[in-house]
Amino acid sequence: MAKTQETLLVTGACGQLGTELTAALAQAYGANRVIATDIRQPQNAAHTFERFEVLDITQGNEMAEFIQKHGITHIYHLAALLSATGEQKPMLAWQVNMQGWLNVLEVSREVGIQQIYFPSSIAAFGADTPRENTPQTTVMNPGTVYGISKYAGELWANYYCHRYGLDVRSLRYPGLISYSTPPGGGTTDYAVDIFYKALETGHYTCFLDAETRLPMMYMPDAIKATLQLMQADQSAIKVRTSYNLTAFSFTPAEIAQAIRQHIPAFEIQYAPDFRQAIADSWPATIDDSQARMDWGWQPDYDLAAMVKDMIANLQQRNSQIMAIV
Ligand code: AKB
Repeated sequence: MAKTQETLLVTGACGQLGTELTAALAQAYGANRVIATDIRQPQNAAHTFERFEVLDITQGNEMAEFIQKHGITHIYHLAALLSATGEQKPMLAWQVNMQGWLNVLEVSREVGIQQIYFPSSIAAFGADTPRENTPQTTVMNPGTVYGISKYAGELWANYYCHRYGLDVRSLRYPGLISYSTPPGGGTTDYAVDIFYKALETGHYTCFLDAETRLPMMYMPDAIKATLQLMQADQSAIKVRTSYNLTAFSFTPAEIAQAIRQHIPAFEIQYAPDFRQAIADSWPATIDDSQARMDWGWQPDYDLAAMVKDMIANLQQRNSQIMAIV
């Protein structure tokens, strides 16, 4: 359990993962022990942070002052540009994803941060990687700027752990599906957008083709995995680059069919764009047996359970909005 002197910093707290991870950390460690930060002020009603500050992670000196001023002991470094945005703004993606991460690692070494979390992604793999049951250790060769920054970030995590003894831990998330805060700029975003369109219009035009299979996970499982990894005993953590992690894989056609179990008239069309090539370079299914073996990873949600819960929560939110209007 949390020690009272722990103070946690979350960067990128207003993002899809940050919103829910910050809430879970506040629940686990106490809301007054968690400082949520992002590049701009929160815009979404789901952001009910007890403590929030604007922080630009690309400014190393600013970050170092912030960490010292607030007596930060643990960092969850979530701020990053995702795959699709990264392809549109490659230099900005590199600056934010790589320089931001190096700033975190350097200040952590200097001030002796106790524990650091770094999210990696299936994007760290590339077209030369085996697509089915992708192993923990294999050919990487990522083809996107986002993927290159995540793979390089994993190697830096491993380096700072072995060279300086920093307790850095990481997961290679698959596509994350959630209803609190929409994702922004990713290739797996279609698997969230589809729910909004199914409920609003009964129709969705997908930017990936019908048979593109990708690994995915419902947000409660992603949060559970992250807390479980970070709370595991040091001796259990055998991988210091990043752990493979998955819950299930599906295609756009399969998730559409699962949505039809609840909304029978739902229709989907396909108009693949530049994101198709990104998806085609990623694994279809992931072997996460190392995470299961080392720290007991086990997901709770399959595709059907996730779809049911997503629709129930979005319908509930829509009826609350209607009641207010
Ligand atoms: C993206 O699509 O860019 C992200 C990811 C798989 O890391 N959701």
